Amino acid sequence: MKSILKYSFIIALLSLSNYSFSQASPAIIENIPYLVTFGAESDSSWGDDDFQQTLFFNVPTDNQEDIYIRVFDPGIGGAYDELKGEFNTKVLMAVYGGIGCYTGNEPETISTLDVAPLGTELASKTFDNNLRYDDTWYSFGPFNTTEGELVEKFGSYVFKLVIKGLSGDDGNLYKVFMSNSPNENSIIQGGNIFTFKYAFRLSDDVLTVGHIYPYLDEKVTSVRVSNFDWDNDGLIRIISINKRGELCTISGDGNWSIHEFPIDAEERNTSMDIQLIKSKNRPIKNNNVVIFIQNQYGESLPFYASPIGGIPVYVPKMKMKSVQKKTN
Ligand SMILES: [Ca+2]
Ligand SMILES: [Ca+2]
Ligand SMILES: [Ca+2]
Repeated sequence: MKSILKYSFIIALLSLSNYSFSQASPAIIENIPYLVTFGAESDSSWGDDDFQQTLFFNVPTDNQEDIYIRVFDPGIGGAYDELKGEFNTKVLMAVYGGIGCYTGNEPETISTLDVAPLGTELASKTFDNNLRYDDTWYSFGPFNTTEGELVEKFGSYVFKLVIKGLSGDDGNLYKVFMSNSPNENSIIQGGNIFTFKYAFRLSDDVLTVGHIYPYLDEKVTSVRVSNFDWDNDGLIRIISINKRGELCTISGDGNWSIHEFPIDAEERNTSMDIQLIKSKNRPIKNNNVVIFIQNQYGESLPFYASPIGGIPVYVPKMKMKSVQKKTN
């Protein structure tokens, strides 16, 4: 029991220390270089199944600071972005708050992310190959905390950023940060970013392991991990308090692969670590992929930039030895 207490304490500390890194998507601890959204006329086999992405932002109810949602390299051209022919892609980015902003997507199914975004649009901008938005940050805001949607079960207000490829066939690579400043990345204390479906670029470095941290709530008895356009690039490995590295089936070029894993009672109310491990023998450059995870009801599980309860670590089950009493 002592070791379990010690373990819980370490997890709690990890959880606290991660808070300071939780305002970026991708987060530093995810080891993912960029998010990606392609134009609506793209071939999905380039790695984006639906040409849109939705991120949610938790802001504590007692936050007094202005909120800015900052996007790095929102333009499609110049550095970082994925070119096909010429850069001719337009991508809409819109921030939502108000009633329905989050709860309109409950129960959290993937299909609800595909319909017109609910809530109140607070700001929007369409980006193209204008070099003004290349290799630099663009800030949406300021927003007041109460412009988000109050979600009682989180004890927070929630904002939403919807990124939609309107036209063209190039890939927009970008990063997002929730800040209290329009000019720099400065964290909102206690904030966190989460999503239900992630479209992103894997690192080109075969030694870099990417991570996604879905949260397993108290009702999860199994999860279905869906991955798209993995291009048979290495392994997807599942770590949890009870899983030491179970392998997930992986997708090839432009198709989905789905793998179901049972979840034990001990794993509920913890996060899972989905490790994205590149092939060392057959290095694949510019690999864009999409991942989402559903529970046994088909509801999508949130991935938090800062894993709830800390980064999960496999804990071997202790073998209880029966102690025989000596008989003299
Ligand atoms: Ca193009
Ligand atoms: Ca870009
Ligand atoms: Ca791919």
